[in-house]
Amino acid sequence: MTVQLQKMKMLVAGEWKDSATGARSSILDPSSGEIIAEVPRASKQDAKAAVDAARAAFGSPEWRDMDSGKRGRILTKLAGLVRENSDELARLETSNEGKTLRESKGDVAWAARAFEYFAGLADKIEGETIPVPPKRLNYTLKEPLGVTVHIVPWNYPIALASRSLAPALAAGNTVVMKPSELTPLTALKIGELALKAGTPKGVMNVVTGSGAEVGSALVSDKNVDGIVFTGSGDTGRQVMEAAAKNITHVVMELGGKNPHIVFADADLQRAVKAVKDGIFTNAGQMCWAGSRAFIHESIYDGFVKDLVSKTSAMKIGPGSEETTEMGPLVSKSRQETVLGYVKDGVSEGAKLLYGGKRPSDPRLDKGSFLEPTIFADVTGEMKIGCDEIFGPVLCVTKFKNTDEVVAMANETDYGLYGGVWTNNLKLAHDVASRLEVGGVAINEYLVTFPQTPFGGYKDSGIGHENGVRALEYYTRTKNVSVNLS
Ligand code: TXE
Repeated sequence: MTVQLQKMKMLVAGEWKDSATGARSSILDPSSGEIIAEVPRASKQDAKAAVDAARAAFGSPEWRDMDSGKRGRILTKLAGLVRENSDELARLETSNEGKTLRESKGDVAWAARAFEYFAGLADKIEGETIPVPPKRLNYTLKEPLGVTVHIVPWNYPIALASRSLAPALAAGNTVVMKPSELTPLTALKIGELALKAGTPKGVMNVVTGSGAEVGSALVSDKNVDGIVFTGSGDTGRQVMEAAAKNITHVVMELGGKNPHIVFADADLQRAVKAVKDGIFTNAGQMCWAGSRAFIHESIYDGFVKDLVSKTSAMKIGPGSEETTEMGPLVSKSRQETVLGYVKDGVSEGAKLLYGGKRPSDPRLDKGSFLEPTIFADVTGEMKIGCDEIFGPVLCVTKFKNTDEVVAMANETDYGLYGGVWTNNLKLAHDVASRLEVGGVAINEYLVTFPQTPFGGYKDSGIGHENGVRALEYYTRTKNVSVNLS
């Protein structure tokens, strides 16, 4: 794919700006290692300017007094613009993150749907009247938090940005988004489209820069009222510490080590495909990747044979090529990290069934590609059995009965998502209720909608994204008591 080198600016107070220092960062295509864009490398000063702009916009009558129905119409328009620009957005996402064009198109469609969904809720954020002793009126007001900061990772740049921007704006907040330093391109485009859709200046700000400098400055700013963070547990803990100093609201999604359980009576053809796609989509760089597959012992041998055969037939290549089924990892450094995990797996005694290397095709040498990889005989004590590898590495384990598999599935600090395959309705609901995770998919894997809550138990996070209740995190409640006597 040829994406022309773009020299981009960032969006602060409705203006396109360079960083205060003039510093810039190069943005790479992970399938070729080529530079495809340059963006400002923002400093602490730029972070402050963006928060100040959002604060000023929050107080401006243009936004504060805007009819909530109009806010909804702006978001509807934004959804439409995302759809109109979906080809460009998908190409940007693929060239910057590496995923296949088919996946990027899906992510862009998902983003449009998120804006549309929350657009419809903008004028339905209701308070309540509360019965109290006579001669009084008591009611609640749902008010926006104020300025919300959105720290977005690199694995689903447009989808994860949209899932939190949409409810934040619908509720009347003003926002500062910091995309990952690796993947800022679609975020900047969303900023452009938000302006075009009619968000007043300063309501939407996008600053590009590193987590250590800009991210930490944003989450430590006293003028920020809410933080939405998706990323690693370690960084999440730092963000929470910074938020604690200013008593700032946080919503966090911090990854997973998700169990994907296949019982003997499942539709095995569909289950094999779902187990494969559940880990190799986006080269496994997914918080909800089904990275641990538990297969019932009575079907284990045939299932694994089929899984390895389908995996070995996968076409690895640049995401921009029609026939590609799995693109590169997002960076060379991620490639090295995942290769390190493969080494760990082998030395810990897991059985490498397939993959584990860079592909042999010399055409792919410059990109950060890795073969889809399957390990068997993995236990929860092994590093590969408990760490979030965040790459195309599946750990397969055999199980005997329901109690055993539920115990193994829950034997992790994470608790984001899980999959269950069975045609036994009772068993499916029983296992769903016993998994210590924030979401369960039965007889399907990798499924989420803007209208369904998504969030983690245990170390996988705090709060939920998506769904009507997500609006709780972007609003605060005021109680008003009126004495009428
Ligand atoms: O994450 P970071 P990284 C997991 C996954 C992956 C690991 C490391 O296991 O292997 O994290 O990835 C910003 N204050 N997930 O290093 O550092 C950073 O700029 C404020 C799971 O990329 O958490 C980026 O925008 N912000 C995950 C975002 O945080 C800071 C998605 C994520 O980066 C910051 C991504 C700071 N001090 C990685 N330091 C998921 N839940 O889906 C960094 N950032």
